[in-house]
Amino acid sequence: MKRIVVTGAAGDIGTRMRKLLKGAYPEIVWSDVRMPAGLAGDETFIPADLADYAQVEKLVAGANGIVHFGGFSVEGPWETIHRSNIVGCYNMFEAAYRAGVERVVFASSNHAVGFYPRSARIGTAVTVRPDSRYGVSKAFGEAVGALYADKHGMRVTCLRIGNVADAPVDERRLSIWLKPEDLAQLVRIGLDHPDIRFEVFYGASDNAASWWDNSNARRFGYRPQGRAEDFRAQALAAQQKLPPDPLGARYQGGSFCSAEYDADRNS
Ligand code: 15L
Repeated sequence: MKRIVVTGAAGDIGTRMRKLLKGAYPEIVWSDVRMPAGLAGDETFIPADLADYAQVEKLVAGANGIVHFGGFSVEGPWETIHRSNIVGCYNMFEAAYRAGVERVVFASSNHAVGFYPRSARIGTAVTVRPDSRYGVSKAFGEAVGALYADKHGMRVTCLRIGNVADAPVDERRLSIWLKPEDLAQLVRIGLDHPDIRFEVFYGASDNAASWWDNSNARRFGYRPQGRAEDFRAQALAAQQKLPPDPLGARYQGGSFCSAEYDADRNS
């Protein structure tokens, strides 16, 4: 992988990855609609609005691999999700295919499967159960990735990312925390591993309270270093300060599930 394009460079994950992937590939092009803060003199940045196909086409020309963190990263109005995560994601895959890009690592999310109960342990082969319009857009991205892999031979890795942070910030995050260094490891597996065709990995560290069977990632050599349990006391103390959310607490997606919830409206 000589030239890598990374979208979403100005976001929280993009900002962390700019440090952690530095020097990992001969050429990394960072992109976003807005200029990232603190761009170093030796970092290459190309602005692009992913909803504009012509801009995406220019961005990906000559790339060997794309890491797609770009898009809207939480729940939002349909117009926003549609523009950023449906049109933007499709443009990225289509332009990548037309430019002959060999690999894409797509930042999916735990919210593609957020309506599985916390009592369930799920692998990567389960039916998607999105908990939000945002979750639907991530399931869409995984489906588009599968199409370009199966039909056009692109090597695609979808990372169902939990929560990237320095440490788990509440009880739910004890199950889904992803240490930034572990995310960098997953990205590099997606970009480099010779046997990737179409793979779904959970973006989670080595969390004792995990709801996910991440053996597929381990099969590709993933060896997470983060252990959420090391932060249990502080995560539970932070949880005490949050308002109660009994419905959210039943499901893996937490407050993404309880927001706008009215499934019992006809009963
Ligand atoms: C996500 O997918 C979001 O991008 C992030 O902001 C968090 O909300 C995370 O999920 C989470 O579930 O904690």
